[in-house]
Amino acid sequence: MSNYHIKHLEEYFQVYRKSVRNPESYWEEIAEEHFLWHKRWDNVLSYDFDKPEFKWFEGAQLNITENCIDRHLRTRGDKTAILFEPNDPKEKAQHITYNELHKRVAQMANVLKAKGIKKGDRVCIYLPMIPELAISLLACARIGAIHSVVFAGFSSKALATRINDSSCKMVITSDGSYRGSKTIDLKGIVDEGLKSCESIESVLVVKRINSDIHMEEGRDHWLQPLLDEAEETCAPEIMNAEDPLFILYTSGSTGTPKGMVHTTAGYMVYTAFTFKNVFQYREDDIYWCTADIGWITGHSYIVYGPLANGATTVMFEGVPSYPDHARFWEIVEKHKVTQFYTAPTAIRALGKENLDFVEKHDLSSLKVLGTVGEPINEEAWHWYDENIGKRNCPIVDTWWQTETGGIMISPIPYSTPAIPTFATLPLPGIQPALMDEEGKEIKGNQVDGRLCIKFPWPSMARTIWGNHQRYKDTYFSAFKNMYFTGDGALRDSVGYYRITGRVDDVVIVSGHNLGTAPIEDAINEHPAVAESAIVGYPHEVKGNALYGYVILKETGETRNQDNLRKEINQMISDRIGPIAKLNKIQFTSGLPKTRSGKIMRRILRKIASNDTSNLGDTSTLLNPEIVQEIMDNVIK
Ligand code: 6R9
Repeated sequence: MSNYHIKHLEEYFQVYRKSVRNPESYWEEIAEEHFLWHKRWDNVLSYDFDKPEFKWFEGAQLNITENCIDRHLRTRGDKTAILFEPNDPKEKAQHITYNELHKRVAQMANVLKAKGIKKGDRVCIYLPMIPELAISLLACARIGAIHSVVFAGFSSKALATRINDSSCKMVITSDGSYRGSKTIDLKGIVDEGLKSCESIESVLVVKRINSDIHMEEGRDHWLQPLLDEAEETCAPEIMNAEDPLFILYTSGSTGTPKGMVHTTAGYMVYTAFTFKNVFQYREDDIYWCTADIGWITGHSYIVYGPLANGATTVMFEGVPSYPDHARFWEIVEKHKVTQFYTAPTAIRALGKENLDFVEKHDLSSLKVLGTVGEPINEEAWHWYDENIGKRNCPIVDTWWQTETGGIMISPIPYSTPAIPTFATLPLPGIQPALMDEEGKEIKGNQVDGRLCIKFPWPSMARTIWGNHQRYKDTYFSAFKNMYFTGDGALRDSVGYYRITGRVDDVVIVSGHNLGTAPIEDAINEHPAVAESAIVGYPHEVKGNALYGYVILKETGETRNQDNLRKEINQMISDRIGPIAKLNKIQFTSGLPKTRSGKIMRRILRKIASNDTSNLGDTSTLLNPEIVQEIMDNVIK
């Protein structure tokens, strides 16, 4: 895969024009040259925005793990595929070669088969960032099972909801996990969750922290003894291009999480292509993405994209602050990392620490820096550029989503001049459009609107598991013949895009998408709570933090407000996970409502953000007097 690099801006424009003039032939050429197919496609693309239905490389047959592993064995068998860096710096790093990965994936795949997992079955993976996590994804893909990774910071309730939504047959987990100086009882969380899951037939348990855990007779099995018995080869299941590869849940603005379904061929082609170009990946590079594989960034740019290119991909189990705030930079020096991809929230957190943590490490191996997950503010961008890149590494601010499967708008290093806070230009084949509220496309530059994509691309999610109508309603109904992203964006005078944030009720906290509705649902279950409204407000480190307005029931009981705040956050932790806890909770006697009973979140957002100069017209509210009360008692 050597000749699909884009090297100059001129070349970018040429390639881009070609890619949008004839997307089918553009992607066909890439698919033809760089991958292993058992059968060629009959048709590159067919689509219908009304149904909506999108099919890429229909008729083709392949297995993604042959593309990510087997075909590298001849030339790169002894090369490190996964470089595992444990939580504790005193524990040795593991270099898993392509040969070894091939064997371990086959053994794992054989264990899955022995436990009755077949093509099309759903397997839930709830693991910390240890090699078995990546191996589990690949083992599912090897036999055509659909993986559904649930981030191992989610609570037992959140885990159960996701298992039940796609009726998974198996869970792969571990006894526990390390997180800095703490351990987390993962198996305990799984046991609790499985009390309400009927579809689970077996649980495979990786031994990681050697804790004493409960093993349910007949259901739970230690993984290692099964692997020891398993055959070291496993023939790949031959998949159709549009067979589902995985489900990954993302928060919606209302109701239950959405199980985004990604399929095989298009996802493979697009993640491999974007990995190579956005990170300007070269054969001997050591690439490190700090995301968790529980999020799409980890799926596409720790596992599939890098391995499809035969790269060495670093997997880090720990946190940036343990044993101290130099941990990231120590790892960069230790493994001579060449591409480093992280989130603005991590950059902001580390930027607040003493510069000595950075300066005592040699970061000269770095070539390209990346960010993802939320808008990066100017200050953080410059800190990253000056102190980590030493003004010598292009920064790629990559905009994309769980739904898009791969990076959509991003600079290409050494060809697109970067400007802080701008994701810059669309990648080849991606056709963004800005739309006004009436549904008309806003042409020209120096404009802003709702960000849509007006032509299909290979790695778009194909449906929401079990709910195609919701897929249509959420993404294809706001604007005709367009995919609606849920983000707002502006296009500057040269055509660069800057993402301005969500236009719906999703708040991005430390790079994690959180729907406010499920958090409100969780709080409202507290016996003392009558009603609540959650909004995001700008936060120095997290980007956004959550602010809760809570109306208490009139029980006559006088309760200690600080205790109530703790109880409310504990409920959120239990039902969703600690990432969704509220930074500030204000008790109030009412919430501003429209006459149709809708909470006016716009006003609550402004008050929480200390931006009350222009609250807009409040006279149409049902209860305008409440606004002053809320302002008087705001928590600073
Ligand atoms: C990959 C990922 C998607 C939402 C997206 C947008 C925000 C992601 C961004 C960005 C500004 C960037 N987002 N990257 N905003 N600049 N470079 O994060 O997927 O977890 O589904 O989140 O994240 O709001 O709509 P996901």
